[in-house]
Amino acid sequence: MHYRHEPRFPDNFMWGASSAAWQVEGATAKGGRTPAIIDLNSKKKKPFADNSIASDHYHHYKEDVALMAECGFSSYRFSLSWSRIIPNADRKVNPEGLDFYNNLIDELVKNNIAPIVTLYHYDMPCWLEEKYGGWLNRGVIEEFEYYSKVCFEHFGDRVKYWLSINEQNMQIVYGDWLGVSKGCDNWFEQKWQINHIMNLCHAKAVIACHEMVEGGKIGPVPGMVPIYPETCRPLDQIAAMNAEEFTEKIWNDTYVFGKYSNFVKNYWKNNNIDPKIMEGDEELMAQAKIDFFAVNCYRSNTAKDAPLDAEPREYLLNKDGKKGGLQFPVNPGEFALTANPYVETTDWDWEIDPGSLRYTLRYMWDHYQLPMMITENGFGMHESLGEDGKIHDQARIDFLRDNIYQVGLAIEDGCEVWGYNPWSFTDLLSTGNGMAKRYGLVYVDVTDEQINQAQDISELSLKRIRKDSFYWYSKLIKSNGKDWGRDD
Ligand code: BGP
Repeated sequence: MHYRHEPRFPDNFMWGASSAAWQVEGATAKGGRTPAIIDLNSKKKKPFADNSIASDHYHHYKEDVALMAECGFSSYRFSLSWSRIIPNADRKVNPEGLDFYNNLIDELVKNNIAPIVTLYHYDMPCWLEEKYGGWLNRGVIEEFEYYSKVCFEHFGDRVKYWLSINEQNMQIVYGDWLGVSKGCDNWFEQKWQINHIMNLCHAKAVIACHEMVEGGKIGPVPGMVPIYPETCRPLDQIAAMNAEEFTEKIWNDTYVFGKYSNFVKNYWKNNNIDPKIMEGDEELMAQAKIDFFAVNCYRSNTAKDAPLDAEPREYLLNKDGKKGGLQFPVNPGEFALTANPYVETTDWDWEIDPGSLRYTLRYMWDHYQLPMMITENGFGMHESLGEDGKIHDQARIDFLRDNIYQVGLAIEDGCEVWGYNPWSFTDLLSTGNGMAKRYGLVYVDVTDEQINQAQDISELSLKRIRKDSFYWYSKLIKSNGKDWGRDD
């Protein structure tokens, strides 16, 4: 549809931004927190900084919330660090961990900013891994349920929007990159066992949220990368559907319908994969009715047919921000991904495709008829302070403007969308490139090099500096999506 009018956003639309504990908090050894597997994983990514300091949000949270309020936020999406709340296998709840999150939540509420809280964003505690060997052990399910209940009990009076597991699909698709493959010796089969365990964790959290949080709503957070067929050749269309299944649809169908689809069941059968589903598991999954989808979406992919005799090729992400480093995968018999000549790409070879956000919202609405909120979308770039001490991030403004416009169009198309929370508010660590890949509306004055060299945190400035995109976003959201800041 083309419209003759500008898109309109609902009056109570939630405008904010997004983060995750391990990427923003720092203070990994403070306040009783114990290590998480992702800490160790992030240490392997030198020369990029690990997460011991990050944006030091742990010590700057008041200032950060004040900036959110100044910007005009009505929501903020962040995650809780499991090992800050439950630091050891004895399951004792850490009062200092609770204090930190209680203070943060109080500060948000005081400023009329609705907290949207993710229970799990890639940071399995090391104690859990030591006790059970990682995600592959069903013991994790009960621990996750216990942890979720602790969170609902302590924060559920003020937090009404809950997210279960961040990008479960991406954790399974990218395994090692996000640290979930620990303890596996046959990833091909075991990833489906881990996936099943994660589905049960998600289900337990959904059920507990509905039991414990008055008026609470909970949903999963799929990482959506919509897939276009390379051509109108019918085989390419089927390849695009296969890619969609293997990267996102299998997960979304399971969350909504509470059971595995014929597509994935046949795939397991044909490949002798035993996902280790036990009696009662699917009943539990069916009981867990989600209220909404939290949608992460940054880009799109393009797929083409890959015959059985095609040469297999691994998916290699661009890990340093030098254009051209990404390698598209070829999965014989399933699909191959390929470049899209119609879109530009970022320095990390991510497609710049605002329309993909509208496509995703339309796709999700058509398939599932559930409300959605955007919990990630954004533009990662190399950035450093200019001579004037400022950040003129016009490319990010263009990206956000074009993407938010598409959200508006999706709303005009009839999709129910509750809010938009781009990644990220302040600069924070990227999953693989530390501070070298920045997303924030607010610059954090620190580099990977400085973090790596500092003997003590007091040597670092960590000053918050509003970027041009902060001012632009502020105007847009204060006008509820009317002031696009265009020159015309
Ligand atoms: C999402 C993750 C976030 C975030 C973002 C950007 O998939 O949920 O944690 O990091 O991607 O990715 P990156 O940091 O790799 O640029």
